[in-house]
Amino acid sequence: MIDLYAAPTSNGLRAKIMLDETGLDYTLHPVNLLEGANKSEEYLALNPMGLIPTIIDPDGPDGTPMTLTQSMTILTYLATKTGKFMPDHLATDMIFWRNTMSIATDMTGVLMAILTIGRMENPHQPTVDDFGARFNRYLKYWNGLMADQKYAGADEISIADFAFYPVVYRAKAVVPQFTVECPNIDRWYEEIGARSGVQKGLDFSQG
Ligand SMILES: N[C@@H](CCC(=O)N[C@@H](CS)C(=O)NCC(=O)O)C(=O)O
Repeated sequence: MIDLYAAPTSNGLRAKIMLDETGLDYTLHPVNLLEGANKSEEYLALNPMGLIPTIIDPDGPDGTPMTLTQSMTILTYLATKTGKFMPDHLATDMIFWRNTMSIATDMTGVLMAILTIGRMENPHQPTVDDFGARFNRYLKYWNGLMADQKYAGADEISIADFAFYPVVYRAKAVVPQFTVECPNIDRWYEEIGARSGVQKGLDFSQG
């Protein structure tokens, strides 16, 4: 049984959604970031960067246990383990990886900056607006792509959709003003959000 250490942030939700979508058995260990549980000695032994998510798979490659951090690595690992959500033609498609890595690096990083600054006592509004405009620009890039394709990785659902969904989910919940004018994203968001695995993934009382 896999152990998942996570909080309901975009990176944490990404890993939980993937576990729920693949149907693997796992135990959820919520990590309370506000209380600094990610900086405890016990947690740092799993993830020295003090970041969530982390998984421990007792049945890793070659049957040996595997502790894994970095949400995109976790998604790729689980896709490889189960043979789900990363068809061969996408695994070798550099356009797919370029776009998927932009979600994980550009979009998630910018959203984290917006949310972190927004939580400060006196947030510097021009900085928030600058990052917000960047976020909206990235989202509009995706909106353009989604005009011609059903899913983030073209015509098949893949890890890219599960990487992307929590970013849009968190942005819509906290800074909806930076998600406007993206009707193709809204159409995709509705479809992905209706999946039972995604709904379970978002629910931190289950897992
Ligand atoms: N690149 C990492 C980023 C992980 C990350 O930044 N996680 C955040 C939550 S979304 C975290 O643990 N923050 C706690 C902190 O910075 O103290 C990944 O994809 O897993």
